[in-house]
Amino acid sequence: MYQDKKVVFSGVQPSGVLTIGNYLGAIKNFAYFSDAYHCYYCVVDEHAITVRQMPADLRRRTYETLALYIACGLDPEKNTLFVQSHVSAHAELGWILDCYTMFGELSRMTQFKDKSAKNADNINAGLFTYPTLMAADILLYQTELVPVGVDQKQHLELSRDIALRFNQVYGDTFVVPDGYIAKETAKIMSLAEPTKKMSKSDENENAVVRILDPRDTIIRKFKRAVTDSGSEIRAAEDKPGVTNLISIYGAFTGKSVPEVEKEFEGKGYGDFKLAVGEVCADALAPVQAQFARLSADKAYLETVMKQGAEAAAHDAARTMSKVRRKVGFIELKR
Ligand code: ATP
Ligand code: LTN
Repeated sequence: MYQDKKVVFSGVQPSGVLTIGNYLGAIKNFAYFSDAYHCYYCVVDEHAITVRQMPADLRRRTYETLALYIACGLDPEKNTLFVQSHVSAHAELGWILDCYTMFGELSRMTQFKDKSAKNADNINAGLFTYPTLMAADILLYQTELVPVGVDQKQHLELSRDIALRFNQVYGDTFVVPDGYIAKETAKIMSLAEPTKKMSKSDENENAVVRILDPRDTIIRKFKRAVTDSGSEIRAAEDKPGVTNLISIYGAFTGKSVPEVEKEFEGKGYGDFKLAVGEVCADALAPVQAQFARLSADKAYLETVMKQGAEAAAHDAARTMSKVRRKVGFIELKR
């Protein structure tokens, strides 16, 4: 743990090919913190198995997600990049925190309700206790700030409650974390159903733009994006499709909503959708080129994983030792 710097932690599940929702809502923001904070960015494979995964796919996507972290600008020399299952303290603290998390609290989690509805044949205990493992991820490193999309807000609040509860019983043990949710890109919506979050595990390919989609696919998907009645390019509550496209265009160009509205005044949906597709494809091109280089070098990715896991395990051990002592476990001297 670096006492001189505050800690940032975040994670992405290797549960599918990442979307521009994951990029704009989370990963793109991760690099902002690399200089001023000590950053841990984790590929949370243990979270991913709460939904059934094909083992070979999970392995491939774990490499892929790590390569995307680096391709999106996270330098492994400046950030601790690692895979969750390589640091056993996550599962270990997860169990301990399960015993300080209430059934009622977990029952209220909307992600659990949504995923239970989607996976009715596999409502497993891991899906239920998912937020406690997430709290363990965060609390292990004495994290101050957690950059995430708004869908994770409820989980973050639960992490804070668990930390406060534990601290109240045993005295100061965990830093109580805060979320960092970028306002404009907190929730990128599905292109097919703009009232729903864009999600990497969506089965409708037209609903999601993936970071690795080829240029013509990106442009085609935006062309097909569902828009609203009327023809004005204006952000409004009753225009969720256009509002979403304005957010995406703004995020890729750095322009504000009024600036985007002004730029497209008098233009039609067709022109606008093409422009969104083009700025998105342009912005992702360098990420894709870097990804292609990295994914061809598995040995390099494994070196990054190994170094990251060693550093993370070392830092996590300090919190674990404190927690074990506080709850009353016997620590044997080595
Ligand atoms: P899944 O479909 O498997 O549940 P997901 O696409 O929701 O996956 P996660 O791995 O759960 O992705 O999320 C990784 C990060 O990306 C989180 O910080 C999450 O808040 C953020 N994120 C995911 N989807 C969006 C979105 N549509 N808009 C903004 N941020 C998002
Ligand atoms: N639950 C998150 C992924 C995640 C995470 C974390 C995010 C797992 N552990 C710790 C931030 C901090 C999700 O996006 N579904």
